[in-house]
Amino acid sequence: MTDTSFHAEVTAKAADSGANASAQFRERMADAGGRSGVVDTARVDFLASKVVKSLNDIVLEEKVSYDEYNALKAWLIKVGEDGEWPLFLDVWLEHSVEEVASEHREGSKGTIEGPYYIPNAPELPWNGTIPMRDGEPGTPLVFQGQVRAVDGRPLGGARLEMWHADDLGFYSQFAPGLPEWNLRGTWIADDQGRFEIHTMRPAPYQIPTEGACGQLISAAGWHAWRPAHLHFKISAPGHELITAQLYFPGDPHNDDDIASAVKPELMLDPRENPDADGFIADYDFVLDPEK
Ligand code: MBD
Ligand code: FE
Repeated sequence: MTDTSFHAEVTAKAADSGANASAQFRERMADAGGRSGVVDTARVDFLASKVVKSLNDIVLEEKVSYDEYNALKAWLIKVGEDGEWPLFLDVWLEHSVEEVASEHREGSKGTIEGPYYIPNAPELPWNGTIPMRDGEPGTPLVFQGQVRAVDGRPLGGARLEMWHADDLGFYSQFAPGLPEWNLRGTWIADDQGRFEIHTMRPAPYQIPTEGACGQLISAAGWHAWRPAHLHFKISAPGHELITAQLYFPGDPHNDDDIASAVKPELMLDPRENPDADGFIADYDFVLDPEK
């Protein structure tokens, strides 16, 4: 493959991911039967008034010009056209929503879901290999541990959903040309809550830079990087579901994740696998009882 065709492929994939993320989100809200995303009038009045006032305060305090106002208007239009509201919100706002939502929890820390989750990934046994291509690029990783309750009881049969990007930073179902469930799976823990997941170690990840979010990043002189990460949802009957991500020590972007989603508790400690190529990482998840 020449450099040009590689770049064209990368650009095409990135342009698709915004539209797909918007469509995916709409589908999941529809599946929730309108139970999710409905807020009562008094709360909308309170919050929307506060948002509008904050924006007006910024304009007055910072003496925002018509050029700046029009640049903002053009950019907001483009965010919608590029389908990048899920990306924008999940990168720059979701971390605070997650902080509020998990304040009361005593078990493992979680973090943001991000725009690229798909429910119902193929079910695998407790020690299954993630769906991947023949010759999937990357370094093999065995990710293993146990799911427990806050009182220490192992949660046999717990469900672990895991998804991550490939070595080039693409998520299946958001970039074309990847098998439907590539690097996405659902593991059912054994009767002791144990799991042993076989996958590839993810690479550092750049959010799509071709659309409105990329335009903002370059206009502001920011960077587009997230540290390499694995995404999870862990659940068991009678317990609160945890949405999490795990990270790797030494990644250059652990301290300046564009999505502000890294926490010290979410750091893995991988070691070389003595029996095979690649790494092993151990991590246990502790779930709170359902409220
Ligand atoms: C990602 O892969 C991601 O995890 C987040 C939070 C935002 C954009 C892309
Ligand atoms: Fe991600």
